[in-house]
Amino acid sequence: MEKIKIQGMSCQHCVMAVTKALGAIPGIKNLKVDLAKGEASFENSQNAGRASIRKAVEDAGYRVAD
Ligand SMILES: [Cu+2]
Repeated sequence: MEKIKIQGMSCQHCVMAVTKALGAIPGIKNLKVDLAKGEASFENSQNAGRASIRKAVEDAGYRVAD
């Protein structure tokens, strides 16, 4: 299970947008985006790189915190 911090989510619409963005990455499974924690957790079964995960979040309009 991997966990990333996401900045900029403020409502369920944001959760949906991030869920869609991360869910489109091959191998991302059991994805859960937590609005209150500002966090996404998922299984990265094809070892998607950090850069592509970051890009997916940023393309959706949010940011990954380091
Ligand atoms: Cu929102």
